[in-house]
Amino acid sequence: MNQKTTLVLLALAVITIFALVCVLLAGRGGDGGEPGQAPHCPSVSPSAQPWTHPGQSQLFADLSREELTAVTSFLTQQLGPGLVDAAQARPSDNCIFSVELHLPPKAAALAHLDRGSPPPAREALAIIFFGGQPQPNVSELVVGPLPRPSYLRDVTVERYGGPLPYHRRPVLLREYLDIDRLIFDRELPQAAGLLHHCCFYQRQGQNLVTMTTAPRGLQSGDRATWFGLYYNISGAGFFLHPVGLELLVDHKALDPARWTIQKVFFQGRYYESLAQLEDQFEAGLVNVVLVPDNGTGGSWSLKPQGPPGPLPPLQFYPQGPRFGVQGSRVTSSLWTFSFGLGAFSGPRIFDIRFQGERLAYEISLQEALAVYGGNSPSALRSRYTDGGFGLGHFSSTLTRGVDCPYGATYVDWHLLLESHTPKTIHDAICIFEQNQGLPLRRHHSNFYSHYFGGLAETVLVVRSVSTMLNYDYVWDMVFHPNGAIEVQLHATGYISSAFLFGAARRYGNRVGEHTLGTVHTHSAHFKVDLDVGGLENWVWAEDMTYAPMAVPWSPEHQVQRLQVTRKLLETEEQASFPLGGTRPRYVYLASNHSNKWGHPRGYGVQVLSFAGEPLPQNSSLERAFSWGRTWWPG
Ligand SMILES: [Cu+2]
Repeated sequence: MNQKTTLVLLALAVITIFALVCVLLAGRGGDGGEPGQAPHCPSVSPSAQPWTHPGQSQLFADLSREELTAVTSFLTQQLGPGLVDAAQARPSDNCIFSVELHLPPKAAALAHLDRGSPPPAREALAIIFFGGQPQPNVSELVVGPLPRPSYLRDVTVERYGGPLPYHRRPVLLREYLDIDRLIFDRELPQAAGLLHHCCFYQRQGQNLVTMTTAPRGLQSGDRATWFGLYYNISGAGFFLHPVGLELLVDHKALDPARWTIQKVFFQGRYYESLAQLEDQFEAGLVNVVLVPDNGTGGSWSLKPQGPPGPLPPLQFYPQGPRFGVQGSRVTSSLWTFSFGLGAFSGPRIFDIRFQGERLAYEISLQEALAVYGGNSPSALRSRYTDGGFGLGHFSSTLTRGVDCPYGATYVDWHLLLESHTPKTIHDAICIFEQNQGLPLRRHHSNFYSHYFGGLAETVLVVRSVSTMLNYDYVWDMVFHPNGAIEVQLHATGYISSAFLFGAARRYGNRVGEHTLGTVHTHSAHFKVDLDVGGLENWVWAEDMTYAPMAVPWSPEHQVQRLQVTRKLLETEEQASFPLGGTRPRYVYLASNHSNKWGHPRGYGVQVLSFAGEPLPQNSSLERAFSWGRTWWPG
């Protein structure tokens, strides 16, 4: 045995011994985990710990798989045998669309957290599609108490002022599959000659895929969607390969056999049907652009274009992580908070405390909006409110070392959507601390005395990613060591695109031979419920202004003197500012406590964004996201 082998074996032995020590240490404690549960070694990348103290508050924890199952079983029992699994449900069926945590009322939650009252009942919110009722509708039911439900309460009327019309329901995966069947089996064969000519059409269009758009119509009550057709490029974004065919499918009827194609768009012109398009093509009346199918070798592919270079810099914890994750609660030396994911509304944090003092009750994403323009029907009226698709629903597994630092703590998330059985998105949320690479503060003195003082800035981050078809939103909640909390949105993934023709350049940029990257905006709506120094807060606006004055020691000269302006904003109207408009440089939420110099203790609100108004107010859709008109602290 040569020396090298010995060393390797020794190293292996040391690792084995270390692993054993970990197992022994983990197994020795009274609450060292249930039998069969893998022990956690601190030297390995940290992982979230399950709840260990039964008394610990889990008011804001998303539902576990067991709780989701208990709610579906209870609903199946209560709603009768007519309930169909949403994965198979037709529009005329009754099905459970979703189940998620029903957030506790704030007053009851605070009574528990701050005054030791018993915790409010843990409840679930279920959305049910009643397609099989004489008046098809969507209902919202609160189910509780968990983990063993015994009651349900219909909250639809209380929340929406009346029953929810059935046409407002989101499209189920099953409905998309049935629409695809209509397009590929019944409709496309009617234009086989043209499609063969332009787009390498194979039997039943196996080389093509459809892409949905929203909203689904021009007025309330419509359920008609423009679907674009794209080359089915496996392993790379098909979104960049439109063939120029778009179909308006009316899928409002409860019987899919009665769905129809209302309009056809092909490479710049509109037709009544695919049969009419084919007739005109055969008569030589259609100017067909042949769209090459470019395979997967393009620059838009995610495959590496060259050999990997040297490894990039990495983040690591020299002495292990400085924060802990127990269930949904994160604790560091400065911060404590609970985190979760709303199935529709996305990432959220609650009961956020800095050095033990609550700064905010809730900071949560509510909605993400993307508005497009273009000269093809699907592009020109696309307005996606992603909350309806589900910002939590479409969370994706985070990849270590790419989506989050390798050593981050990764947490699974459980959901029940469009199915009778819960699903788990592994590693859906990550928590990590990182060095910002900038000093939080520093000073180097060279005058009179010589000294240096400085502090590296490290931040604690909670991250999740929502993949909304072609684009990916990276959501960060960032906790700074000076008490600042930041929410950040980074958009990545693929752009959406349309077939390039005519005055396309007015609506975006050309990104391919026949592809227009369409003009669009992204806006996100956050709820920020700050409770600085208690529940009562006031909004102050501070700014700076110049006022002219005669120079006191030389009155014949004038000086523009800088001074502070302070204004209490007394109404919500006063405290709301149009997006993109002017606003005071400093707006802060003040408590009725003052610091020792008499200044109200407060928390500044800063909006760092160039998002303008999402839609003009005279648009018929604008009321759906009226949050985009103004922002207001409070
Ligand atoms: Cu974008």
